[in-house]
Amino acid sequence: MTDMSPDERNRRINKLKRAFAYNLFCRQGVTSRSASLNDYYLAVSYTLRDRMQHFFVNSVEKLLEKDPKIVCYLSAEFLTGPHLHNNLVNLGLYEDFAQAAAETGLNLKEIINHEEEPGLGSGGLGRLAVCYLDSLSSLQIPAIGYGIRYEYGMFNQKIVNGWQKEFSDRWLHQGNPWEIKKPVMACEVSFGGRTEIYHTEKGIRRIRWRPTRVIMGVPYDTPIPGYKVNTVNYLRLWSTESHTSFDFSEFNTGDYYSAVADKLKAEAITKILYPSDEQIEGKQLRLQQQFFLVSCSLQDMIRLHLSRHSSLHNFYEHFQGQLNDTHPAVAVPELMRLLVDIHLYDWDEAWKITRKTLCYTNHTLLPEAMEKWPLDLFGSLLPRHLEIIYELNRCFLDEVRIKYPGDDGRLQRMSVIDETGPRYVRMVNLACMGAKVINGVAALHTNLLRKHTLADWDAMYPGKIRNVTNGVTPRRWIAVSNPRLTQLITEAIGEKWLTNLEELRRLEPLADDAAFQEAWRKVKEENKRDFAELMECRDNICVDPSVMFDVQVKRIHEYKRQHLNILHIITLYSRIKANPSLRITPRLFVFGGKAAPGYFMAKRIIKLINSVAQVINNDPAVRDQIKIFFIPNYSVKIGHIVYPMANLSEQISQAGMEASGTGNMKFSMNGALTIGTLDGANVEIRQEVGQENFFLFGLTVEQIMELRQKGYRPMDYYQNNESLRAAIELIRCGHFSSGDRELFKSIVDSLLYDDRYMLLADYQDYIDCQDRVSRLFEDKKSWTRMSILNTARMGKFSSDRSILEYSRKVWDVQPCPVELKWQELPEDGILFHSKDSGEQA
Ligand code: 26Q
Repeated sequence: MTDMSPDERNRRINKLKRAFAYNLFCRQGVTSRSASLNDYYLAVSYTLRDRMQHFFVNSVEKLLEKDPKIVCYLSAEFLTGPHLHNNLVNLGLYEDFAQAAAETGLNLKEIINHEEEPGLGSGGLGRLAVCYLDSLSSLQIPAIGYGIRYEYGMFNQKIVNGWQKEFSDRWLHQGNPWEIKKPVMACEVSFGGRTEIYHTEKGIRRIRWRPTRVIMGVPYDTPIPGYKVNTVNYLRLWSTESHTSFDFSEFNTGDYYSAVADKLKAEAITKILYPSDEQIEGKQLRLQQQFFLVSCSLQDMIRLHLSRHSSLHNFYEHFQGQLNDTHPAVAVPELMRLLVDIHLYDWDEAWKITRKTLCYTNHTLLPEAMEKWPLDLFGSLLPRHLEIIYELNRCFLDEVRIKYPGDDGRLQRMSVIDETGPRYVRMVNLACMGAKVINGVAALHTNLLRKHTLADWDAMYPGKIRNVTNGVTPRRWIAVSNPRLTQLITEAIGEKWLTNLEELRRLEPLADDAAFQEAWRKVKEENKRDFAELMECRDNICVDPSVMFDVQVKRIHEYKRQHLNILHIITLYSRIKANPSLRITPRLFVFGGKAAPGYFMAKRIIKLINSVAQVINNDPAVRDQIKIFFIPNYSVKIGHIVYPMANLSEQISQAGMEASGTGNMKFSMNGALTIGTLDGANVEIRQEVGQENFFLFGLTVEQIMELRQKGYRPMDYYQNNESLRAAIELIRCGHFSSGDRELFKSIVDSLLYDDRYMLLADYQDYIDCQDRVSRLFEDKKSWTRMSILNTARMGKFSSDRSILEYSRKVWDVQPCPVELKWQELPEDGILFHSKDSGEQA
């Protein structure tokens, strides 16, 4: 904050208090006598948004004046998490608001806590998009996030009798103070129908799309303020509305009832987020969503460009589209269509522009997660786009043929159309063909893309596949979620680390300092106590905050191997049962995460975790040493509590399966030690923190490939390992299911007879490693030293570093600073410009 006289500060606080009251009265229509907590939350949020608008308008004006290149991040998911606290921190207004709230008789923390988060994403990919928006704004790089305003976000999870139950997420029902609807920016989006050939007056042959449906996309903008800078970018989310001025008679019978039906059909498109984190077979609505997002966003970008330039030939110099996975890959044919059919560019020029405009990030290696759409479905929804894809593919395969004569296998693999069985459009190939740069999200992942998944593309276009290791924003993941640690670090090394995370290195000399160690431990203990209180309050589970908090929070998936964690827990349980006087290092095991509603095994794994918890938590012989807690409804908001309290972070996916992981970074930044495999970004985390500060176990990618080649036989491990056999036997015989041997048969059978993710091969190494973890935890000094060094060496994993890399290696964009200093914010948050002079009135 600026140095400010007490008088001045008082005036600011009073202004804020008046603004709360004004918003309460004028926007909510209540007074303090009748206001609910939600009314207060909205009034406080509107007060902040009004102040943000000032920066926002400033940023937009700067864009108009300087005309820099703008990054457009296209993503089907944006998992923002709650806004209020984050915006207060980024704008440097937390203290002011806390004081103004207190003087109004309000508790700011309670108000912050009231916010329901928009769950417009299902996991890592959606959260990454928002960390990147935070960094883009903080680095003052002009950017727009383009996404979908799902009316129902990720489902809410309840655990009923140990099973996951899904409930709809009505995140908008209490009002959303952050978004502003922009009806004047609405776009039309078409679906279905057929194409026809026509000739222009000059006799040029062109194609016209005759769709059967046209709907409207209306944008809602949410400001994204950077950290203590004047740049405010925005997230533009599209919502469908039916076309009001449309002549229905042309396509329908023209009657009123079908018009109403059309309205409902249109609204259905942005109704709900698909909760799966994998490709789902042939869901037409999902493809409609993807096209809707892409078409609105590209039209918006073109409109913005043409408001400042007379032609689109230099479009790519001003707009950089980034495809967050293949979900928006239909941008390739859509940009071609807009350029060729609507703006009348010739094909080759349009292709040149398209390939310079779009870049593509891959987030997976799992073959079954690669997106593909049945050809018939695609063609019936987007007939013109299918034609364009055919033509692009034809030209492209000619190039492949010239470069690799006679190599039919290669042609078949690289074709956008999969013709090996029923025909599909392969979105990965479409994205690779249309992208300027393709990137992976961690060093290992990118290398595997180059060597295996995208090897043909790497051979054909050397250098096109690049690596940008993921990062997360330290503003949300340390400053907002862990204020105690933030204060301790800032007291030790100043506050620069929040914008230059490499500064954390300056903590290294303190790693052995007794007083600093003590303070470090205290922060963790207090965070753990907060969590323990929450557990007691919610579920009546008592935990001693001095035990090790061992945490695995992420989507539930077989490849992430939550059940390997469970096998370890059962092994500890068996040891105590076999030897009742045994004293182990006590732990609280915390799990959290959602299973895709249709993913049978993932749902069983949740049931297994809860069933084991039920038995262990109620067994007096072990519950003082082992406790298990499944946090229902894991979310960004719960992440704020979980990362700061963890001692141990479980990153135990099979090597080669997790593209990067980002939770691993959040834990480590907050001083947790990691037990993990050489997978995704773990490899780089270990490199940074030092191998002596990381608990490594498990097979490497190479060893896995070799083992698979030789023929992997899980039964061999089972038969040769007594404690493994005992653990699996306890599950099999119904020990955790009241004698029911059927309940977990599917899990046991999949482990014994298939074990695709090789849990049994990694079991013993994992157990041995966990034993080392336990021993080390007893040595407080060493543990604390390692914890401090983990935080100190996490500089690389700031999303600021990732965004700077994208800017240089992928986008070729520069910061565009907005000069007005953030401290100069007028007290009422509003700048008036007189029309002619542009001066502040
Ligand atoms: C696709 C088609 C139809 C329906 C749903 C989907 C779909 C939706 C979401 C497919 C995938 C996702 C999400 C993927 C995801 O979150 N991937 C994670 O991305 C992170 C950020 O790069 C990585 O850190 C994780 O390793 C990766 O799993």
